[in-house]
Amino acid sequence: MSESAVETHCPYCALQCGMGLRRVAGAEPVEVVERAGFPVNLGALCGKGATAAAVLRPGVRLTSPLVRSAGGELRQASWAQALDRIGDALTSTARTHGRDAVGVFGGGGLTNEKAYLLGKFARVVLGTSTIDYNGRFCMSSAAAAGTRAFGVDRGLPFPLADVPRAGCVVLVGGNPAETMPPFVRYLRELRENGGRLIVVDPRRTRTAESADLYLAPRPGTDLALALGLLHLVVADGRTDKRFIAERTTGWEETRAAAMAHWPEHVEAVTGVPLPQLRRAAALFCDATSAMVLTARGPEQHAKGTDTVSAWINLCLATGNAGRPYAGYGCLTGQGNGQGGREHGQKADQLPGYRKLDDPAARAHVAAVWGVDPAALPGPGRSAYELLDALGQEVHSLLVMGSNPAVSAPRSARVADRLRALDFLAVCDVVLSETAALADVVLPVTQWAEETGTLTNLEGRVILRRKAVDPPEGVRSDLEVLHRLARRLGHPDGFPSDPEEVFAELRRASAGGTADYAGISYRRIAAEDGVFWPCPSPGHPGTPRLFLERFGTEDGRARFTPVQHRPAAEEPDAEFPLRLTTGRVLSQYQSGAQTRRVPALNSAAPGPYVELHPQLAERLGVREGEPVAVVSRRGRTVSPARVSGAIRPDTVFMPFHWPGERGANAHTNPALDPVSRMPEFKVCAVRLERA
Ligand SMILES: Nc1nc2c(c(=O)[nH]1)N[C@H]1C(S)=C(S)[C@@H](COP(=O)(O)OP(=O)(O)OC[C@H]3O[C@@H](n4cnc5c(=O)[nH]c(N)nc54)[C@H](O)[C@@H]3O)O[C@H]1N2
Ligand SMILES: Nc1nc2c(c(=O)[nH]1)N[C@H]1C(S)=C(S)[C@@H](COP(=O)(O)OP(=O)(O)OC[C@H]3O[C@@H](n4cnc5c(=O)[nH]c(N)nc54)[C@H](O)[C@@H]3O)O[C@H]1N2
Ligand code: SF4
Ligand SMILES: [Mo]
Repeated sequence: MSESAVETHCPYCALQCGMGLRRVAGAEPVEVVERAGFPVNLGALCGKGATAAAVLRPGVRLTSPLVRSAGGELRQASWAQALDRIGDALTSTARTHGRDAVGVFGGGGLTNEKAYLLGKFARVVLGTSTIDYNGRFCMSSAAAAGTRAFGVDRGLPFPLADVPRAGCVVLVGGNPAETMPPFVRYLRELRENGGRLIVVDPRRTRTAESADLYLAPRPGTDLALALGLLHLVVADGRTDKRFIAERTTGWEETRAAAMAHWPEHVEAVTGVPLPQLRRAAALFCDATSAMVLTARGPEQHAKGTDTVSAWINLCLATGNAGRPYAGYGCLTGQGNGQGGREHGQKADQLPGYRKLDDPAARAHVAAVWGVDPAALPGPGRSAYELLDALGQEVHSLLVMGSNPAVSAPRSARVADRLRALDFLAVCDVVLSETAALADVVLPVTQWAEETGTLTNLEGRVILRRKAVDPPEGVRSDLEVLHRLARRLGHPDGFPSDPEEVFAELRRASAGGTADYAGISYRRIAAEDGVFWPCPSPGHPGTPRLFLERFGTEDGRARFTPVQHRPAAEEPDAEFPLRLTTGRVLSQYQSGAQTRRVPALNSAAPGPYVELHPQLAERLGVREGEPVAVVSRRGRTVSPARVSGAIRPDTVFMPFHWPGERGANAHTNPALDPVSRMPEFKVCAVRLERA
């Protein structure tokens, strides 16, 4: 019997590759098959997408609620027992310590419907300002800089199909060959079309291998690099004076700031030789149109927002914005990294990318929710600040869709803070490291078992469809919120049906920046996704933003004058090296899902330290031998991976593993003053033979 495949999308990253799922009678209830027609990936999948069904296995995923017993163990319990326990604990915390002492921590992998309902649950049911999510650790610096310059934050203001049509693309701190493999096709097509690719990364990655020009700055110096390039562009008289005059504001201050960054100084700070800087400026300016794409490399710093502003300034100064095949874009990371930042699970935000401190926004959303605007709490703590306050100002926490015990900076301290809580509830698919610390764990449905919308890195709203029934004992996140709301005195307003939630989200977002009012499940299915803003059913959606005007009040893009500054923790005699962190092809994020997939886990079984042969020789370690990395916050031991592809003054660790082996034992929670992004991409360490 052959059944036709359900057209749906991958559970993992922001590319949201289209895939088919066909029901089978094996250990896994479905198999992944090709869905050739979806335009973003044209059938291609990476190994994570191809093996995603393994996490649906009943032996791998959770199938029963767990409640911590008096003896301290997690034991199977009924849904009623588990939900009662949560309801009682949240009520008691609010009564004893006030409503803001109840916290909520969401995730950028949650569907739009879940992110929306979670934000509403926090503000309306719990009445707490204490809600934020893991997207703060992801693209928040790019989002802040994008909003500052363009008045709108949509990761890519153009579809991916535009990338091969640019004359030059600068990819800053992104390694899509490992993090979004099907995206690499666009870079290949760019070069086939005669366009130039410049890659900026302290490691010559698989992505960098294919570049026309590869720049290897020291981690944490991209801000100086971008300022140096702007300096050269100005000095060579290659700015676009007409574009600057007609479509921007603030150029003079920005020009002056760039002129203070002499190329020779930039060479010394970044370690990028001056001739390479000149070549990069020339390739960028000679192209008919140019793009800058940033990913986490330049963004995850205590100066990530200013760094992205510096790259945006370079685009604006050269007229590379607000026209086709040119502009700045951020490669958003998580499955719903874009939509997850639009609909209200962020500390300062209401649906439709509205601001929580804007009276008009409060009035609009309160009317949709049927509550008094004055009853809505104000902005709350950012993700790391929230985690840091656990057990002190925040005493109960509900986590949905994140594993901060592994993925937060200075993770040992975060795990201690989680342990210091009076009460922790975690909704997850598997028993993650964070769930293992919880008082109550709720087993929830995942991608293939439920329907919902996500917004991919292009701003394309897509529909991830249910292909199979969940195992008995498992409920959706929406159902959890529905039942908890009812227990806490809100029988209405928290539907568990995703399409019903989406209908309300459309109304709540109407008139906002991220306007979904015209988008419906039916339209998404018929059109391979719809790009926001889409204010009415008759509106075609907006694949390309800013062609006529930017999203600011006067329609002009804003320059932001920025200055280079050192990392929060620079190398010194005791800790002479820079540690940077990131990803490998076969593991995803905290590894909660992919470490449970045998094919992926055998390809990437554990952490390692990537170091240059010179460093290895000085230390007397060979490939595969254990090396200790020591920072001000921790000590880890993992095998050496000796590679000439990394700068000799820098070491790299992937972050997908927990505890004493994890890269986040070291990372520095210094925060960006605007985005509150932690400095994941640089801290000072030394190496020792282990
Ligand atoms: N396989 C896999 N794919 C994923 C994910 C995953 O966990 N695994 N996660 C998804 C998510 S949520 C995200 S956010 C994306 C992230 O996607 P990427 O940003 O591509 O991933 P990273 O490995 O974090 O960082 C990219 C590069 O930045 C470089 N880098 C480090 N420090 C600096 C610096 O100071 N400056 C510059 N210019 N570069 C630097 C690193 O060497 C690395 O090669 O990937 C998504 N896709
Ligand atoms: N050192 C270092 N640390 C980093 C980074 C780095 O580059 N370096 N990158 C940062 C970035 S960019 C990110 S995005 C974060 C990610 O960090 P995390 O938030 O820890 O990411 P995930 O591992 O994706 O966690 C998602 C959790 O939710 C569960 N889950 C999946 N789907 C659902 C669902 O539908 N509902 C519910 N309730 N749960 C679900 C998964 O099983 C998993 O346990 O890590 C950050 N940490
Ligand atoms: S690139 Fe991302 S969306 Fe595509 S298959 Fe891989 S993990 Fe899934
Ligand atoms: Mo991310």
